[in-house]
Amino acid sequence: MVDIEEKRMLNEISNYWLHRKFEAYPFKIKWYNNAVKPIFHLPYADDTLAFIVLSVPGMFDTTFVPFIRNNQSEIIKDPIDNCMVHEFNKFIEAFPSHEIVVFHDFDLDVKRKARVLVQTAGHVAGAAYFTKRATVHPRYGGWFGFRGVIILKDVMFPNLRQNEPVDSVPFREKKIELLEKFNFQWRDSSYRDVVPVAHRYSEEEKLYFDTLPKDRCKLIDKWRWNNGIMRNLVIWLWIRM
Ligand code: B12
Repeated sequence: MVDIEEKRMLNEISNYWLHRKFEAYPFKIKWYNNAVKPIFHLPYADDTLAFIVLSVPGMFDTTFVPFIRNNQSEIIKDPIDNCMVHEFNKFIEAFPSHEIVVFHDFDLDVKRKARVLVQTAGHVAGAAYFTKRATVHPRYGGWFGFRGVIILKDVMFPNLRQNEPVDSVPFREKKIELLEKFNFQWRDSSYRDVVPVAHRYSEEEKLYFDTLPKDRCKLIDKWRWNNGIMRNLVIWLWIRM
């Protein structure tokens, strides 16, 4: 049985992320390590509490746009990754009584192997269903992004109950369609719509993620430039009135 204090902590962490248009689902390190090959094991005790964090439609406007507006100096290479580092650091600061370790989806080791397999973490946590290569969220289909895993090193949670993820693509033909779209035509995003979804990315968000990572800083500069022109135009019209 999960006691009241444990429940409160789970709620506090998941609400922290919900406000910023992320979802966080708890899991035990044992569940993850039992699924992956030993080279991917996370070196923590079986009952250690961890969370998979994923961003959902709306994160772009709620969290990312303010980040690029206010933190120009922190943007070094990939603005989304920079923003996620910033957000996960803020989370660590918000829970100072815990010993927290973070693995981002883009963290690679010296052999360029992913430090954590976020799709597996998402599946064992019950967040989204993993079929071979693609994971489908029950509400957002493919319109979401795994952002990383948070490990609370000091919290052992033997009583955490495991929730099975919802398989929103239960039929074989649909699964084949999903994998074909994900593997061979992922650029057109059609794999994201293989099931009916509650929300999608906004047009700006789509454009951003459809842009090659190397060109994304240029796109942001263009938006900044356009915003600057619009602002100056409004000020000019206002002065002339
Ligand atoms: C490396 C990588 C790539 C590489 C190689 C892909 C690959 N699968 O090897 C490249 C550059 C090609 C790539 C491309 C794309 N990628 Co990519 N990629 C990754 C990355 C960083 C690591 C994946 C990896 O190394 N896997 C290693 C292999 C061995 O893992 P695996 O096949 O899952 O095997 C494990 C499981 O099977 C598990 N397992 C075994 N049995 C069982 C049983 C159960 C029940 C479970 C749950 C697990 C499990 O154990 C195995 C390991 O021992 C992840 C992010 C991350 N950190 O996880 C994103 C990720 C997989 N990519 C993603 C995406 C979206 C893409 C692209 C569409 C491009 C894009 N827009 O970013 C394309 C898709 C094209 C394609 N054909 O895959 C998303 C997938 C999202 C989703 N909805 O599923 C991820 C999760 C990134 C993210 N932040 O969301 N990617």
